[in-house]
Amino acid sequence: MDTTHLDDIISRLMNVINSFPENIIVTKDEIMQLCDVFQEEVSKDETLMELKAPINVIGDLHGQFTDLIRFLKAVNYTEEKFLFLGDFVDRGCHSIEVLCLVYALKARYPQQFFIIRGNHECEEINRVFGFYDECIRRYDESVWKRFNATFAYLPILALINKKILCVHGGISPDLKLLSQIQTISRPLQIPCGGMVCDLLWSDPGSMFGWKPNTVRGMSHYYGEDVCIEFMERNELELICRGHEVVDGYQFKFNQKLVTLFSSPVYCNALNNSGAMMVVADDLTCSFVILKVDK
Ligand SMILES: [Mn+2]
Repeated sequence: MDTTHLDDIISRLMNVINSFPENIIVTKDEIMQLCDVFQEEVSKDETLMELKAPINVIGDLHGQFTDLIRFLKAVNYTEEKFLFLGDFVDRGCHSIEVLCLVYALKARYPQQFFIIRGNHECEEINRVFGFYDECIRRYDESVWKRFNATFAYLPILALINKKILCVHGGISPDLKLLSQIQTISRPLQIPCGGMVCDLLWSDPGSMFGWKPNTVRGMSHYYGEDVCIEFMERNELELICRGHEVVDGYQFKFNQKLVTLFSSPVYCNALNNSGAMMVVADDLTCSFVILKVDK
């Protein structure tokens, strides 16, 4: 798939707002080719990516494709750098377009677009929460299977200027030093417990120490004390994560941790805004907020 073809797919998707809902914007053959070129590019990134600011960080999108377009158009997307925190699929009804656009941008601008894996980038989860049904309804099972095969190659963590750690869920009692991540090779299946599971599934809690995450039935809650201890040990200034619905963004733990959520009016049921975090050269963080008027 050459640059001209990628540009054509990107432009079709970026101009899609008026032609939704059910038109096929990208053919099945193009999806298969996109997955090939995307997988080849994303495999070159480390499991813990070292990135440099300035960069824009986008949280959970959950199939809300037009919101992705609005974030990209809020800045000069062909010139700037982006990091996505995962959870592209499920819940919303345009997971396929979200993936096609993110994959095409990564393939076209590999040094500008970076992606980490969310807990929904996992076959057992996205079979149940909407992505499978969307693939079957609009294409077929082979599309769902091909996308899921690419998920195994997604990196798990990103570190901006060695100071801002980005991850989908949070930290793990099994992760002491970030250098441990070097032992994780990809392709990778997400286990039901242990370090990789925690990175994708854990949530910050209001207790001290660690506590089983009974709401999700997976992984842990981490308290402020263990989080700060981990950050000091690894010389971090901020942890940026997604995974939870908040009104755009929410700081916790004395401003040391921020949750970012990028699906405004989530599932057409909530009245939340969506946010993209803009990290400047000097690591100052600001936010682009999407608010849908009701
Ligand atoms: Mn999540």
